[in-house]
Amino acid sequence: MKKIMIIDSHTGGEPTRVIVGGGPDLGSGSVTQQLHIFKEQFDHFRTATVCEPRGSDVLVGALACAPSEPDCVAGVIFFNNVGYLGMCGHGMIGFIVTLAYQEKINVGTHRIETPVGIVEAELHADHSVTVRNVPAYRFKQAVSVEVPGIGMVKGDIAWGGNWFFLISEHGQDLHLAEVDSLTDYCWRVRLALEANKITGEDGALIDHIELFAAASDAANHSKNFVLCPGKAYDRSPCGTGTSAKLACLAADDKLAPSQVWRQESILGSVFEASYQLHIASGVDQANSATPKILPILRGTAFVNAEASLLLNERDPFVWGIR
Ligand code: PYC
Repeated sequence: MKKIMIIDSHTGGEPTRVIVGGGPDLGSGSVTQQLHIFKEQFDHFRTATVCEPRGSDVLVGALACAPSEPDCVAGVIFFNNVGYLGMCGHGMIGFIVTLAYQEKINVGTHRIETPVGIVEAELHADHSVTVRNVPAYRFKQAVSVEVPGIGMVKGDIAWGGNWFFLISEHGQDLHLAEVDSLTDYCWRVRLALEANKITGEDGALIDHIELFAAASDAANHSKNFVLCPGKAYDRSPCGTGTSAKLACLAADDKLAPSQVWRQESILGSVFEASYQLHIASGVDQANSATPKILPILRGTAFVNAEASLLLNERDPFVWGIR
């Protein structure tokens, strides 16, 4: 019987399951190299921990791994029911709160190595977390796509640690009771983008669709609905999605550096966000036509379970329902 030790938390309603023991040996390379080994040789650990019958489509997994960067306290690889995530904002907040629960970190700023770069996270005394995400940017503005069953849909393509298609004009009602029709709308858009070869930079798949509407609470600036790659919706305001939104607001001159943007999720949970301008290195600047920003997100997570997953080789679904 194999055992995998996990700690579960949720950030604004969106769950994160951190594998804290019993995970695969991914060697001592960079987190990007470790992700490659995880994908190629140990994908069954992903499906065993986040897919049914132990997990669900909503769950985001986080494998705690050794960092290769000497000034990082930890490395992390995020994944879900269908694959791997470059970065995950709600997951990073959950990961930091989990490290604090394990007494591995104290209040203060910590550097975490991810496959898409180093992320700085500050654990505050009230156990909220501020994440300074990887650079975000708008790749394309007002891209039109003909969506079967819907018609022409227009949106921006932006990177916030994952690729997003951001839509403000959609005619949808952003309320929990409408989750099925919101999911259907976003899934149709996602398939249409793929069918029309509309991608992120370098042909990258756009696997997150994000809708915006007026916030329910006057204290917030906007409400979103985010459909994740495995067709589950994000219960939190989505950290990488909020980062992509900040990049679009900055590109449109609608939000100044350090100005606060309160992004509400479909549940009503909130990330408080702002950005700073990204000062690109010479090479980066030469390769990039679009100015980048450094998104800053603050949210709260709560640890809600600590358990061992038991893997019995005689169980036909030992590695999850794939
Ligand atoms: O918070 O970045 C995020 C995220 C991505 C997918 C689910 N949550």
